[in-house]
Amino acid sequence: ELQKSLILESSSRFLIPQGVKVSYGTAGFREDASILSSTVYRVGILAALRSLKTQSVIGVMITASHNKVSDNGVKIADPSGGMLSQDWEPFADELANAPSPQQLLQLITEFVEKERIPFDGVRPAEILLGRDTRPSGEALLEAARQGVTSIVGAVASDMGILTTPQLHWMVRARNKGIKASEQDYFEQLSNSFRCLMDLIPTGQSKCDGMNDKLVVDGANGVGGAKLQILHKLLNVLDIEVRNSSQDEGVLNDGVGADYVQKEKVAPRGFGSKDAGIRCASLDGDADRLVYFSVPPESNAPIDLVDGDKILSLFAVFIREQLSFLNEKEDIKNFDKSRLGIIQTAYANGASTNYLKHLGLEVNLTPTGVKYLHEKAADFDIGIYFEANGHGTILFSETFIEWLEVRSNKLSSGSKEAEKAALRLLAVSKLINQAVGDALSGVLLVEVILKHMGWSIHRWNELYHDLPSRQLKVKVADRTSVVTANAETVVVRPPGLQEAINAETAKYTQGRCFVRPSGTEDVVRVYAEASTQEAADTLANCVAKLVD
Ligand code: NG1
Repeated sequence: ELQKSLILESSSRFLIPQGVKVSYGTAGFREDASILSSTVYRVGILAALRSLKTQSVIGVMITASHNKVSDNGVKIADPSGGMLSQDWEPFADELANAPSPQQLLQLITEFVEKERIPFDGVRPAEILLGRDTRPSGEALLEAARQGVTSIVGAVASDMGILTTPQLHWMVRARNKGIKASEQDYFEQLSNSFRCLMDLIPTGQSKCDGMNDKLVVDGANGVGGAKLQILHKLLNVLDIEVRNSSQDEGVLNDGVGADYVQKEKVAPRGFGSKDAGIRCASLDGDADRLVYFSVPPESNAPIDLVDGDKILSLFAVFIREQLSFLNEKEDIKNFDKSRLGIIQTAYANGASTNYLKHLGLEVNLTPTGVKYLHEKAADFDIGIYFEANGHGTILFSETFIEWLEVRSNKLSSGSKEAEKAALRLLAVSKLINQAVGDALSGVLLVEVILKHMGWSIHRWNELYHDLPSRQLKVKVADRTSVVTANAETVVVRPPGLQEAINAETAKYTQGRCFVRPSGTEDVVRVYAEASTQEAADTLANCVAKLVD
């Protein structure tokens, strides 16, 4: 049963600051770190209740990802390792904003009753806590721990400084009953990577200009140090990590995947001396990854290889393996239609066309990883990525079982089919199926490039991005813009979509959409056209229509 005095007593140590209202968005709660301790404490309570309700291990991650170092945030990992179920988000908001300890207790009591959260004769709540390298993290983690333990019997385990994807991986692994320490994570990644390396066709020749060295920008966050551990364990890749800790510079300041992708410039510590070398950038908590190469001339823009192109590389490789498997008659029930590609409207139109030309099924969802992830789970293999570099690959349980049979030497398949099945099984272990993970992403990109014999330039040539422009428009009320069809069509205010259509029709290869941001108080405008100038003009004209 709820021990009310315990909740009243501990919550009185975490009073909410005057006038602060927080909301659980696509990235959990995210604010200036100085106002977050009551929020994080209450998320601890929520996580304990979620654990009791689901009778599973739940995760709490303290991070503000690519935001500036003075911000922090908190999000919950559900039993699958994915994001908190959407139907609990309103309760997260109510809890976080309850004005007093008494009102907090009242809300908890009502919710426990409504959700029929069990207390007696059940497995006690168990929560894994993790944080990134932000200086505010340690105190906030303690607030989360006190929240968890204000529910009687609940146990909080401090897993220390981790990348966001590592914590999600651990939660998923624990609930699957497999070993779930950080060491287990590194071992699973390195073993499956080695397995893929061993399966590279013999005699794979290097493409011209292929450079074996990879230089990674760690955003001065948690990812750089973790990549170095992985690198030592692997002992085969030539990786240099720069911007790997707070000793080298400020977290996310002129560094990191978000900066590189949005500004299309090289991060601090990279310059024309790196021309021709394959480079990659992680974000502050290592759940996003982009690649790039630096031009020899100091003022020229970088060649950005974004999430859409990482997705395309993965799709090409997986499609190749499926075609080896599909050569045999007996697998008609697993043909290529079971491979699904999931993007948002922000995916460059050239990537969507390229994937469709390969004969792949491309699905669009609204912006936000939770929507992409959910859709990807509809397929035997679902690959999703946002252009900003967040994405992963999901494999269904039945498909994994089928692959296990096919990878067996005694099966009736060919040698090639057997190898293809082994490769796909290794990918399913290398990739983090809980959330997008820059570390497993780097390893998968690296081994696929070796498998194909491709340089970063050959990879970047898969298709040419259409010029695009993104703008933000500050409006009085962003909720006045309502969209449909995966945010590609405006349904309110009336007439706006017709006006956008009329403007877009003036441009060759024109595409344009507007939507209210889920994380900032703005309406975003995205435009694409055959030239940069045209994309800019289209975006500007449509921004005026929204204003
Ligand atoms: P909003 O603010 O809803 O556009 C942004 C990113 C998303 C995602 C979320 C969450 C763009 C255009 N949008 O969402 O892709 O990363 O933040 O964290 O990049």
